[in-house]
Amino acid sequence: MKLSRILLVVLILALALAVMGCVAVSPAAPAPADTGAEEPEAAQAEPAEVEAASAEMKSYEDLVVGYAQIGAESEWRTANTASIKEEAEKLGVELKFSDAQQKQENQIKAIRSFIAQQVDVIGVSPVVETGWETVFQEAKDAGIPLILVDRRAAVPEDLYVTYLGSDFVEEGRRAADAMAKILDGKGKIVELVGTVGSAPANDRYAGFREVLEEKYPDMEIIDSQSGDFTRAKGKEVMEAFLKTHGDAIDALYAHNDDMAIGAIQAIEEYGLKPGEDIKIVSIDAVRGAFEAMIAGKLNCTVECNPLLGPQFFELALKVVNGEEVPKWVPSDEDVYWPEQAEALLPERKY
Ligand code: GYE
Repeated sequence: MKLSRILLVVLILALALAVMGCVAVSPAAPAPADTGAEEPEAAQAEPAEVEAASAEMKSYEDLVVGYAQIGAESEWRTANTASIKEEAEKLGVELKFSDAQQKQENQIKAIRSFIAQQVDVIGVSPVVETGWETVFQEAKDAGIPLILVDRRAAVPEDLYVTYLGSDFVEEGRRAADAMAKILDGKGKIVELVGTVGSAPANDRYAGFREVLEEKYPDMEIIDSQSGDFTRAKGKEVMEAFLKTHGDAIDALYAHNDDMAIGAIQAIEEYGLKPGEDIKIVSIDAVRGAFEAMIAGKLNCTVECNPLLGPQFFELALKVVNGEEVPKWVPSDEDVYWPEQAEALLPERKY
């Protein structure tokens, strides 16, 4: 018994030593010539590859971005520009910013200059939908990814990496439903259209009509003209509407708040009460619209979010680093009524 126990202990110790020996010896032992040649190489290649890849991965501080903005036609646009500039500053992105003063030819020139400067990414908010294929193709040929921001362009999908912006058709539909609520489904409406040929004007026009046709046969659009998304033009066109139709107008649908604010002035000068004699629904939900609602001169505003800077640069970085991005990144939006205006105005960022 004793002997066998001693033998057992010896055997266990011997085994343990053998195992420890193996473990201790194996890393230092020269690898057999055939298999060893591959193994250490494979083991070392991995961290080296990772290092090389992360060295190529850009960060915000490495990014040079060209941004072809439309202009400064509205409160919305001012907030949009501020959001892009502030975010670039915050992230340390080098931003080359161009203001096209609402002219497509200026935007095309800006894009060409960004291509010549070999920026990493181009952001563009196309003033109108058509006429972009040539210059977008030039960016593609130069290997510079292009992101559509705020407005879409009517081009084949391979000419841009993604579109970041709103569903303008849905905004038009929401405006129609809001108008029906205010008018009880019945009345004569005049319409201030945005910039002719722009995506928001085309879509807000279509979305509004879609809902009228489907649900509200007693709501009629009696006149419709462009006010180019500006206050001055909105006022001018509203004056013309009043001259032609006078008291027959029950309501105004304006494609943005600025045109509605211009129209409010025209209505007051004509001697009618905006918000009462002529009900008004517009789109954007900028601070000026909240103030007009508090004053009882605007009946509803449908939100269109201009604070696209953070999402834009996030997408730009992903794109230059070869990450997949969706073809459309929609922004979150709401509808606001006068009852909420006072409480919400202090929180509004635009
Ligand atoms: O509604 C209007 C601006 O493209 C969504 O452009 C934007 C529109 C916005 O001038 O106020």
